[in-house]
Amino acid sequence: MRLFRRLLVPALVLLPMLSMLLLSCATQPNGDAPASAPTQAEAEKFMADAEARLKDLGLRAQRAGWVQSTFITDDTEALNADANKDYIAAVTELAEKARRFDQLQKPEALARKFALLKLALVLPAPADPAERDELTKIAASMEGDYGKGKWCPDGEQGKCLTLDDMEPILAKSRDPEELKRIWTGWHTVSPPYRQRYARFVELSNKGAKEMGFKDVGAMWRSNFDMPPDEFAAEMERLWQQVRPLYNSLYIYTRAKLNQKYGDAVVPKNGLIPAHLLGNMWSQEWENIYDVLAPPAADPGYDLTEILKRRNTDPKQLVRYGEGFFTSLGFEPLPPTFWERSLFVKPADHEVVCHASAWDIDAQKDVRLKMCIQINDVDFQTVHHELGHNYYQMAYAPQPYLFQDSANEGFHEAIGDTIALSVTPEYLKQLGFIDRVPDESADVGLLLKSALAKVSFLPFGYLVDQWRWKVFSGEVGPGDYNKAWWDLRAKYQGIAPPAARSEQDFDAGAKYHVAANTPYARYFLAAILQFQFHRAMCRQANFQGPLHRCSVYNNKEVGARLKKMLEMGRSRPWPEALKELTGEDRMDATAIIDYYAPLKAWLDEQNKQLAPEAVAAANPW
Ligand code: X8Z
Ligand code: ZN
Repeated sequence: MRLFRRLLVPALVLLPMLSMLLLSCATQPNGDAPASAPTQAEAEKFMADAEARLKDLGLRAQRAGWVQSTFITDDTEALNADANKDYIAAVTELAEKARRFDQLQKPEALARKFALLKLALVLPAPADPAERDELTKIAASMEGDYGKGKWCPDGEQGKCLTLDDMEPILAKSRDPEELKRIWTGWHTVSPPYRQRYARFVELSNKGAKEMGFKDVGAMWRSNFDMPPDEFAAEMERLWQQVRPLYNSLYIYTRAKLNQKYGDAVVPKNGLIPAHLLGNMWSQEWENIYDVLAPPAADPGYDLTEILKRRNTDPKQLVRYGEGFFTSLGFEPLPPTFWERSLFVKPADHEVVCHASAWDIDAQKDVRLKMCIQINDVDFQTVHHELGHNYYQMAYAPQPYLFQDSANEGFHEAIGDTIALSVTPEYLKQLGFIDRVPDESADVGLLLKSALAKVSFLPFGYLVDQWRWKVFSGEVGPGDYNKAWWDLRAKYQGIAPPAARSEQDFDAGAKYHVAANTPYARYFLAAILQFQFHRAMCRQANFQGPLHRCSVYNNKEVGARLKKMLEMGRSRPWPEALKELTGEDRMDATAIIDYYAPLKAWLDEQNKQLAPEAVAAANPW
């Protein structure tokens, strides 16, 4: 977890822009280099010093961040804000000083480091110390407030519910009134920091501008080895590739919810109310599988039940994830991982429960922070997080500025790729089930999986659509909530369960908005993981449908994966992608292939269940 930091971007993208800015002072009128023209040796030295300094400040900031997240108090919040401030100040100063070397011809790797240095922040701050101080304090306070967030039904203190109390209710209850109360309850947590968020946008934009970017959103979009506008177009291209698959799942889901709850709660042809999808943000719908399950395609087992029956504890759950990675030839997690991680929500102090994986020293001190609950969703999440930790350990030998994933989506995709190999066959090898269900269960298995992965796609896309508009000023503070729900309707086809106004701050009730973590990465990961999985299954010579393929125990596949992870951010991401898949474009055909049998089945059902929606250009 490096909230304060982000790396990468192609030298190609930035250098022309910077050279334009600097042309007048960097070259003599006659074209000769100025007397003080820097040498390559100076550039190497500058970069070596910069990396050493950032490594040291990064370690301090990681420690402070860890302590705040696992022990939220006013003091830890202040310490974290301070450490981030120092890191941001150093990057800002170094990026400014690095301009001196803009005109120098540099070897490729060195040029890449100079380019990455300018993108090393997720949170750019103004050079003015008072403003930088204010911004880092706001950032720490919003994450802290989210982490401490509680809702007290009927205002009764002593009966207050945390997000961790509310999520299981939202997952399991089928009472629309209770669901609405819980949904509305959690969304009372964010309005107190709505104004702070507006100030946060103002200050971080000022920082981004000072570093030469249009705004923070443009800075985030510049981080993909291509110009920012091209990246936005890539996102849209991928979304258009998967939209028909989402629509098929959506139409089926709405029809089934309509059958269950009736027209008064779920309209046959309008937007689905957000509180009925089993998840606080309606972002993944696997918790309502029971409402949607096809009658004759029961997989015959329930992973949550199995884990509970076996009295699995949180540590054991993590051991299962580790076991998959070691089966591929990766090292066991280091002892410090087990000593320093947080697996269980402490009873006596506040923590940020949202799961995250940390690389404290960018070497071996990796950690998991997660309030683990024993169920199938957290089984997946553990694999997700360990994917981060194994990536971090794989690129640790790289120089500091290359210690990151090929692009942000890669970091999010690795653990999920591994979890796609958690097939019935694998569960049988673990001794969880006695026999692998036959093909008749495939629709059930695929539906359950699609409810986690396909349902997520529009949400993964829209969170940063919202933030890009907010950072660019297209959406001002007076329209935060309206813009949020416009996007939720446009992409997800959902509506708020109760009347909303600009007193609310519903985007802020999502962790990544409160904690300023970019979100496009999750959309990319949702697509990349299937591309990775398809390539790994091909390499394993697997014959059969992709959803039955597990690469468990396959050392050759593991070695190839490791090679990509070890590259870190040293090369533009298409090269890393090619290393593992032989392809150099992000491509949604793999997720489409994976769910093709399900889509055919859904389309058949939908003809009966919702013929009007099937015929319409837009299902809602
Ligand atoms: O935040 C996460 C991970 C940590 S990087 C648990 N995810 C996104 C979310 O929860 O919104 C994983 C999938 C999407
Ligand atoms: Zn993640």
